[in-house]
Amino acid sequence: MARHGLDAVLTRVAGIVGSPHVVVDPEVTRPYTVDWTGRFHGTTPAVIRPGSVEELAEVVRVCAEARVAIVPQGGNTGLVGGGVPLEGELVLSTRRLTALGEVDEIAGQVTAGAGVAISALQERARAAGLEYPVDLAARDSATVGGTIATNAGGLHVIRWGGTRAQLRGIEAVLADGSVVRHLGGLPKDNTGLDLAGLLCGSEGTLGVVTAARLALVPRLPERVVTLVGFEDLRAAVAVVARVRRGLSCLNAAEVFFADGLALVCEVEGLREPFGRSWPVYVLLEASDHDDPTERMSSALAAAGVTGDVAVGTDARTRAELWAYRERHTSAINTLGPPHKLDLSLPLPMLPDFIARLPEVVARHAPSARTWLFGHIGDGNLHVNITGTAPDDEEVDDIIFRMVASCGGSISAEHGIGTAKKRWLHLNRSAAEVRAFRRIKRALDPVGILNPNVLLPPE
Ligand code: FAD
Ligand code: 2HG
Ligand code: ZN
Repeated sequence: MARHGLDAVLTRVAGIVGSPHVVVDPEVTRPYTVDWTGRFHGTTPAVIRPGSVEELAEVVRVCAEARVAIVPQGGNTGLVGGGVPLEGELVLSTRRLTALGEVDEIAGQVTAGAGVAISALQERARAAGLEYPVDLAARDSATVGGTIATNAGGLHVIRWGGTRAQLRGIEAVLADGSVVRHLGGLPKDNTGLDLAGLLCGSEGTLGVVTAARLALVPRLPERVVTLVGFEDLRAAVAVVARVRRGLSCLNAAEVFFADGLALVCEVEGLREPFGRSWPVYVLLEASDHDDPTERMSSALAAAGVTGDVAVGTDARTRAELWAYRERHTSAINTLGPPHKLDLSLPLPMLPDFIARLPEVVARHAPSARTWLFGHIGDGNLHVNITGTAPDDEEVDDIIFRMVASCGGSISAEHGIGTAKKRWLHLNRSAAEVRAFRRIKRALDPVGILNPNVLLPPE
């Protein structure tokens, strides 16, 4: 759009949200134009920060009329380049939508604005004796809206499912500026299409989420975290499968490896957990009304664990053990922008798949390093590759094809964004992608909502 046309749009938008909330200073807008990893960069004429759903709807209406594209953005912690303005779009930040309702203790639900940080939501739930079970290391910045738009998974999916499983209703602004609102939270409600479910995982392409009704789970006060060292991944997979069967209060089953642990310890100044290094580490967390520590150790013994075991029953020790796993993402970022391949595979295939990776990466990117960790209970492996140029996708291509040929997914929980759209066809048939396009066209005929993510160019 011509500059004067855009200026006219921004003037109208300033009239809606107030001039201080139309940010045009490039120094201030810069952080909104780069993703968390530093791999995806763009530019924007302005960041718009509406303070209410009404303002946001009005802004979208003006943009639709002028055919100006918008990228919705929450905490900007997304890992697939989906929340940054790659083609000069306006950034529509939801961070001022921070209304957080009182917890409905009878329903076990709460209504939260799109800009509420996950940690704030968790705190509100805890104060009422409940928990918001979606948890992730980005909890202090990732927002309710962003986690819904990406259908974020996180650390507790094995027990409570991902974001979609908590969603009881949604409020969102569609591409024509209309507002859909269904926040009653009835546990049973079969009155037509599930718009909340449709918007969840749509990555800002079908609507801008402004609020959500979310289910909470009981707060289970007794908690144990256990870190176990293994000689090999096959043994770790077998133990996790047995512990899952034997310990119904298991919240998390996470994996990392010796080199990732060494990097985390170096970057964070931490001591390694055991007197020796193990090739594979599995972190398990359980919580219940009664102390699950004994049950955890019986489950590990019954599963035949023989390696080192560290147990955390108090909050400090539990946090120390979690840090070894949670700090992988930030430690890896100190090496430069990584390529992030968030894969899921049928669990029995994971050991062979991982065994093949070093040779594949060495052949196609000799200078690259590969870092592996993830949510082993979900078969969700985070493959991070450092030492390759941001736009060199040769290794990504090989690995995504390997994953697809094993019946796995190229995106377990981070979404498609811009990073993976050219490989969408590996997991989705032509008919499915056609259906996606039809839905997109029906809800956003002009194509103003995050037009450069999820769907590859036709
Ligand atoms: P953003 O990054 O701002 O946006 C993400 C996408 O959602 C973009 O496409 C954007 O356009 C869209 N969007 C944002 N807000 C809205 C809205 N209100 N309406 C419509 N569309 C919107 N992810 C996991 O799944 N599991 C993890 O364990 C996990 N751990 C992480 C740990 C770290 C240290 C970091 C940095 C990231 C992690 N992530 C994880 C990725 C990230 O936190 C999630 O994808 C999260 O859901 C993004 O939320 P956000 O508010 O930052 O969204
Ligand atoms: C995690 O599980 C996140 O820690 C981030 O999903 C994964 O950094 C990554 O690749
Ligand atoms: Zn993850």
